[in-house]
Amino acid sequence: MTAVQNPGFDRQRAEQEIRENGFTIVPGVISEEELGRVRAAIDSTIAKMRERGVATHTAIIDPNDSNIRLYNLPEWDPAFVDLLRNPTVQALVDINLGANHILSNFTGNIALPGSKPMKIHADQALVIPPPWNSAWAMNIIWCIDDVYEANGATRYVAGSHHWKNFEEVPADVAERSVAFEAPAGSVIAMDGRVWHTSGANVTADARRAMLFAYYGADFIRPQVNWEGCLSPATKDSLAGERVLFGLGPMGNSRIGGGLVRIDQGERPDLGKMRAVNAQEI
Ligand SMILES: O=C(O)CCC(=O)C(=O)O
Repeated sequence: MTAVQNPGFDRQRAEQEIRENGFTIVPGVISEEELGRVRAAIDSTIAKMRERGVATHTAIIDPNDSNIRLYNLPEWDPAFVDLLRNPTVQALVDINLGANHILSNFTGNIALPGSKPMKIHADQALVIPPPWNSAWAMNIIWCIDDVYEANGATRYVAGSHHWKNFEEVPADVAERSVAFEAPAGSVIAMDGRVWHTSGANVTADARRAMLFAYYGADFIRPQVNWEGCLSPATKDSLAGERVLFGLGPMGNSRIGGGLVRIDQGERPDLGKMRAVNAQEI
């Protein structure tokens, strides 16, 4: 997959939208040809999971099996790892998390006609106790199909990235949600504090495939332990991404963003570390 920064990408505008609205949508991050490769990878992953007896329906999350859930994407196909290498996406993740981030999870949700919403939530609230003062997580949502209200596009609650604790979450939070709209090949970069849910797919025959690359600041324990999730062959196939996955015996040693070795007589610059990792909004 070609790793070129999307020529239409405007970092400054993206940053402003993320700060103000909690998300930005960047169209055309991957081409039609690349989309074809990712769609084929999704289909082969579903087939492989089923062949190996791995469940594709998660009953505790989705009301029925019209949602196909794919977990541990990097293990199933290199096309998914290629998505993580996309320079536009790397720039988007840097906006919220700086250079010191880790891939916390990478999953897919294929909403078929008949699928219904999951429970509304904010990803950061699932892994970090309140108060959520800082953006310490970011979801990069890959739109593999056109996404819109009727085919069950992800729904978000405007302004919810400012909510700092559960008391601020209104009882009618789900009713306040609105659907994202984006053409296939777009990426939605969403602050981890945005409350969101999947929509209902009420179409007769439109499939909605979306992939969720969820990143956290590297001092936060990731949702999955990649050391246990990835096979030796997949780990060997990774180059620069070993740090992104926190792999290896020293995988946790970058915590705080480049701590220098104390035995070399240097002390970490705590102020600088916080500035990178905790961008107060
Ligand atoms: O599929 C969607 O639209 C949302 C998925 C989601 O938020 C999740 O899996 O946590």
